Amino acid sequence: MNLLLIHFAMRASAWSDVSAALRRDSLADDRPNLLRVGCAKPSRRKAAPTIAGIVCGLLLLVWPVALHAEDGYRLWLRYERIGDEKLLAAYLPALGQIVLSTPAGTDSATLAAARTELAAGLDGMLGLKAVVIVVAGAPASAVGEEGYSLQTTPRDGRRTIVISASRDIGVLYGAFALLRLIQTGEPVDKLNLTSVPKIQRRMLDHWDNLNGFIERGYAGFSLWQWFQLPEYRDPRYRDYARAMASIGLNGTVLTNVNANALVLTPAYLEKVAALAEEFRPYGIRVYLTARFSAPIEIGGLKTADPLDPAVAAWWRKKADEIYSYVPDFGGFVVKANSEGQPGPHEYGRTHAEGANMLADALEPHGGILMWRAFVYAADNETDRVNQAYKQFTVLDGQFRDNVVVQIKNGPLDFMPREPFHPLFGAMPHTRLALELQITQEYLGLSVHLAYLGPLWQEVLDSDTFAQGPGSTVARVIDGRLYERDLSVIAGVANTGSDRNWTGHPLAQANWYTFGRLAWDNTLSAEVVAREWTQMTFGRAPATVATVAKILLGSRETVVNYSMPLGLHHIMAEGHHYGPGPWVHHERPDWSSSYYHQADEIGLGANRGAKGSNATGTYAKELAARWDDIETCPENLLLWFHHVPWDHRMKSGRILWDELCLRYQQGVDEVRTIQRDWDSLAGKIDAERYAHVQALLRRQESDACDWREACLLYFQTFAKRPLPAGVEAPAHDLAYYEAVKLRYVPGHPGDY
Ligand code: GCV
Repeated sequence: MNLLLIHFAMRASAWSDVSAALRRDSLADDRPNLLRVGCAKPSRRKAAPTIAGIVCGLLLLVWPVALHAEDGYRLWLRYERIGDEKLLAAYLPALGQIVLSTPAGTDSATLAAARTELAAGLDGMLGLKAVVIVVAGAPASAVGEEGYSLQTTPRDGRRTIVISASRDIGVLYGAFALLRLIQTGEPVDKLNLTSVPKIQRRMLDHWDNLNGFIERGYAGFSLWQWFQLPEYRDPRYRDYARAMASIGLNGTVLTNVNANALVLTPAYLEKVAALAEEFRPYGIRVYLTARFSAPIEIGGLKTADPLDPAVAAWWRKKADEIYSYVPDFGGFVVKANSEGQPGPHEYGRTHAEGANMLADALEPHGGILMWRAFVYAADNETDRVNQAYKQFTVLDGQFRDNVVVQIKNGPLDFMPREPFHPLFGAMPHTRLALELQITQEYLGLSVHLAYLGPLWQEVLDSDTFAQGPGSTVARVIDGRLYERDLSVIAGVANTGSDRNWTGHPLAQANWYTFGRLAWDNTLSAEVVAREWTQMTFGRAPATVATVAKILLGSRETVVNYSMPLGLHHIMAEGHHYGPGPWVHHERPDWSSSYYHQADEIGLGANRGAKGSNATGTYAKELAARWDDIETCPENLLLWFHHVPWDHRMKSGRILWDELCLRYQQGVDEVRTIQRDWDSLAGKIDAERYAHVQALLRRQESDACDWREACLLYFQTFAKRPLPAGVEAPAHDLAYYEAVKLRYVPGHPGDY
């Protein structure tokens, strides 16, 4: 054992080959001890034995092996041994053998992945050498293309669990589901369930540049090592694919929507093909962002006019070429005529004309085109939150069948809270996709804890009233409302090269939850938060209750200390970390005052019928409710109304006092989270415990900064004292205005 450990210390190894790592189970458990006694972190390169490595190994000869730490690499797929004897006794007989049943009944790379996963998981959790066999079964029509069924049934005199599906990928999803049941302590002795994804294309959108930088990425650099591809394939690609498949995601957009046409050249397509090959066994298709001006930049054409036949021909040929490299290529995502990206407007053409031309190029290969509705312009007089509505509703019905208009959850830009985007209720003749942001651009990057499940659930459950009550965003985007045959959901990834994938250890929950909600948009954030916690920190009830409580309240906490009561876009300029209600930019729509509209009378944007009429972009039921300052929900009040400082709130307090106390409440809530987290000492591993604890300390201090900066600034308009219960600021306003952070991760301007 100790010799092995010495060997392991010397061998900075392919830790990321998870199946191998899980087979080395004892090593997996011991490895973090090496870190705890001061060894350098293992790199993925093969290293020669080092003195430090040997010393570490020798130290371990005398080091008690009781210590156990985690660096987060294994995500929610930890497969720790179940210590509960009663549970073990229940599981072992139920898992006599596992049958993988598909119509073909032959092994494939995908079924091999399922077998490897089951072997690793069952061995890890139960010490069971699973008997897994593949059989030809009747096509399981009720589970569709990707669903699965799990059944406990006797077979050949043994208790057996049958995982059946119409395609191999369904079996892989079923295998992950079975392992999840065991990880969460659910019984498996009477299984009889089916599960079918509600949305067809469940994608992670990476805003990764070809130079490795991730726009709005806070967990290191890109996972894609473009320079080393296609020859070298980092084993981490497989681990990424495993993680994706384990939560049911089936698409990855490799590149930033602020696109680089180079990725469409043969030199890069070879690399894209290598990634696609790594991901294919896990059911993940690759997609790319298409720069609209690519025909000029890499094609030598003089124009990118979508109605120019030479341009259309160029894209058709380009699509043919891409499919020759990647036969199952998913399609393109396009950001056009927004934030400086080229688009059809340059040629007097519409978004529909631009999108359709690209869609026609993809159509012969079955590809789809996701055209983003995140459009706004500096010289547009229309309120920014109404611009996409104005540009896109007139195009409803003009898009090809393989076009999906991809819409951010809110009409502005992934704020801590926004109303849902009005386009979800206003384009009945167009396929619409929901774009969520998993990376926390406006919610404290990967420094603050903000579990986004409740935010996403709030959006999915929002009623557009498009076809009467019950026309929720969830039903619009999964195709149920209009019986659509193509449905898409996308999440802007929070992954990166950090050892723990997401920077903040608890931000893994956001990746996990996005996948689970993409599969089943009716799941509650609470259920998913508990599930993730059990898989990530173990099933001890007190731990699960505490972590789930921390997670579930954390988004509202961020809202409270940063942008309460419907405030929005008052963050620092550029990097978007920390407060900046005073930010003044030559572009009004990049200035905070454009959004908060603070003056001596009050605070908040005037978006009712007598203002910019954003309320009028929603169904009449909502417009009426939101137009009236008395019936507008308080959590959106300052989004829709310019509210007098002495307006009486539901609490009986005036707006100014309420605002101050909300900021204070946010700070107090962070402190409660800190105390709750502290109560986990000794109950979870020391490494993640300490990491989160340190980040929470920073979050508390940042929350105080938010409160003080915003209240001092708004006080210059409100001219009222801070009410009792709000802590006195530590600094004056000038101090906060002078704070200039440099090299904030993910900020494209700072490199
Ligand atoms: C990728 C916001 C972000 C940009 C991002 C843009 C988008 O404006 O700050 O970094 O660009 O949204 O979604 O296209």
